[in-house]
Amino acid sequence: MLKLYIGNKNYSSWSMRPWVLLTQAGIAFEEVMLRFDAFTANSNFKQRLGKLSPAGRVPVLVDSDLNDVVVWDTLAIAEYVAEKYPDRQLWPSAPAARARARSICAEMHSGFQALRGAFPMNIEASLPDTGRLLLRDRPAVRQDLARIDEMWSELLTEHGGPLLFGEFTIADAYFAPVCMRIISYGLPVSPAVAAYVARVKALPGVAAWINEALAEKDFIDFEEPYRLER
Ligand SMILES: N[C@@H](CCC(=O)N[C@@H](CS)C(=O)NCC(=O)O)C(=O)O
Repeated sequence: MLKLYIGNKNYSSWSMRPWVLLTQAGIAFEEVMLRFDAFTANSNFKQRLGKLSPAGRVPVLVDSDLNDVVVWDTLAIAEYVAEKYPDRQLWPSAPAARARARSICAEMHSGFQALRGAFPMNIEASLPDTGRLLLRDRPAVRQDLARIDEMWSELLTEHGGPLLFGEFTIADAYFAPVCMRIISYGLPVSPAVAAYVARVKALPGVAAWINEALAEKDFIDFEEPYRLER
């Protein structure tokens, strides 16, 4: 049985990826939510996580079928799940498409710092003015958004949609938090990309995460650079 440790659903973009992946693929798992009380060493979050993973970050996956093996870091979790459930075809089956999917997930994993820094995931918030101002003032953020638009447009054309590689894959789970940011900050994207964002939002696994994020009603001030309250 898989156990997935995650953070607050409204804010934790990294947690969202494996949760959506498992849920959308219909893979059973138990969820343990570690609230973001703080990221200091003595916080409840770090104390509980420290017993589990040396990296001290969520998400973390524990597999009791394999002697409670602990897997941390989103890309490692995605690969682990894909390997454990080959029948779910979580990566595209064609080698070239699979290589491309891995490349864009790795690109997301290590890149888009400007976009991520400017627009932290905040599913409940609606901050289009912040979106407009930061895009106006920060060329690196505009560049990241342009790269996303280009990447998704190419893949949607190449594979004919509805998702990046046709059917749902790890790549869509990987970019689901970017879709959330595009919505929350009202970021301008091309019509094909806007339609993809709407389709991702409507995926049952994503819709379930959004509903639970909205139900949290937990205002974490250090995750809120642009608001004093909800
Ligand atoms: N590279 C890691 C990043 C994980 C990460 O940064 N998680 C955040 C929550 S979304 C966290 O646990 N932050 C705690 C901290 O920064 O101390 C992954 O892919 O899982």
